[in-house]
Amino acid sequence: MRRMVVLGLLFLVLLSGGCSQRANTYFEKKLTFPNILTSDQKIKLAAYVVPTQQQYEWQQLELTAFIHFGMNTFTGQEWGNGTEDPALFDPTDFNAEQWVIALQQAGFKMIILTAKHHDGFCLWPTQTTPHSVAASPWRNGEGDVVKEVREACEKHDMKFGIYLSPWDRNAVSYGDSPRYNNLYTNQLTELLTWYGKIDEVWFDGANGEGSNGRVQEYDWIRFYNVIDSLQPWAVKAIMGNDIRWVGNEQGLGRETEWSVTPLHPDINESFKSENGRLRISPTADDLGSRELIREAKTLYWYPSEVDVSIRPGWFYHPEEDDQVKSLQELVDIYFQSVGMNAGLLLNVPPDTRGRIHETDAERLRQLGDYLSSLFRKELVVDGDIIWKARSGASREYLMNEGEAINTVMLREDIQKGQRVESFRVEGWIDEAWTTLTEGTTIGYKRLLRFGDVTPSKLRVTIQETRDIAHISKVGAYYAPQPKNDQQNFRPREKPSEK
Ligand code: FUL
Repeated sequence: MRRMVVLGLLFLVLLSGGCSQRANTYFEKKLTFPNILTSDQKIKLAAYVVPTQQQYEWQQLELTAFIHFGMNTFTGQEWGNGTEDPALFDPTDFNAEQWVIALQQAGFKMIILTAKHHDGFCLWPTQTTPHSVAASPWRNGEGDVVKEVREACEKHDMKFGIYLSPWDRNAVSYGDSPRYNNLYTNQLTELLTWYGKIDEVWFDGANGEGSNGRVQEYDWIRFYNVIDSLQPWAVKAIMGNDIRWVGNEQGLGRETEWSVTPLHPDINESFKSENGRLRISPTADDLGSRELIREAKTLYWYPSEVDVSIRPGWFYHPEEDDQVKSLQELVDIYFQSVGMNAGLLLNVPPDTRGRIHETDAERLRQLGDYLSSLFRKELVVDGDIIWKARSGASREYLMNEGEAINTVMLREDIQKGQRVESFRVEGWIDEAWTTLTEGTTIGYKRLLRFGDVTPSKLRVTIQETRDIAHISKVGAYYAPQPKNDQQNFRPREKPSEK
């Protein structure tokens, strides 16, 4: 009976159009509610919104590296004004493979390169402007950073994405909206046709005035269409409609992070009016509560990405060599992003040689070692068996005898939707159940830390769920305190000859 009600509802929704259907019961990426639904029916249907295959694959990557490299690397700036002389771009020992190897060893699965930042200098020999590597002395003007990074990624089986800043302080057409949109479309087209597979396009939202004093109006929908036609497997992030910005650049995810949200992802007219009506933006605390869903007309699968730099700036500055984030900070960022149902986009900016600096490379190695040893030893017995849990359901798991734990991992099978609204984890210690941790959303992955305990059993309770939750993983681990590395790593000096 229950199932029939759901199917009946789904049928009504399908009749209303505005959603794409998969396997009869799920709504990929978007669900538009017919206006006859009650609040409870809307909450129930929210449980059936699922990612597209591209979004699902993106979520599984967990770790993506941002590479801010370009004119600013050589001028010491964060935002160039576009008048920089291309002759300044001259890496002395450019080595994209060194980036890929350092990042891959740390567990990163994709690299996103700033093919053009706000200063407009293009890292590939574009035909759209002379302001590019072709006008630089690097490789006698024959170089192509995008190509070399793409090839290094290809060689090491690393995914590759691009950042192409819409804000361009060099382009004379900027501010003359149709003309600049043509130029931007041509740049996108070059990048999406000259370099093989592109896995992500990352759109920054920065917007300025052109020399004519007018604010540039970007044609986002046209940009989306270019990507969808040339690289249909690429995900579009931030000002794009597949991946959402978490809302800060400090590496902080939300305690309650819903991938199913009424936040409108397409930058068009209804983006302004719907998000305005619901009073939400990517920085809002609440993007998916029951209260919001009751008010919503449409829901989207629009998961969160946490972007943060390993250094204070996005670009490399030698004076920040001693401010590379510590292992402890990076581990905390990992728990606050990947461990809070988001992807992590960690920026690691190469230096003026065109290499990842020794300090950053060492910190990446430490992070990779830490994470792989943390998750190598699974201390829950049979935590990988799918558990279909209703609200209030509990399940006990045996632990490896006598092993201390201080971390648990919970996961939902998001291909069946994100559903859990609150949960509790207890440990059987000294003949009694003790609460170890509790939380709200789970989603793709939730990691929680607590003090060291040695329970013989764990009990997980799904207190509230929007429909039957598909718990695909219950894990427990022992996370050692990252060793104090505040003393930044420096390359070993040659022993002095005596
Ligand atoms: C921002 C830019 O203005 C920064 O320079 C950086 O690229 C960051 C990732 O996005 O909006």
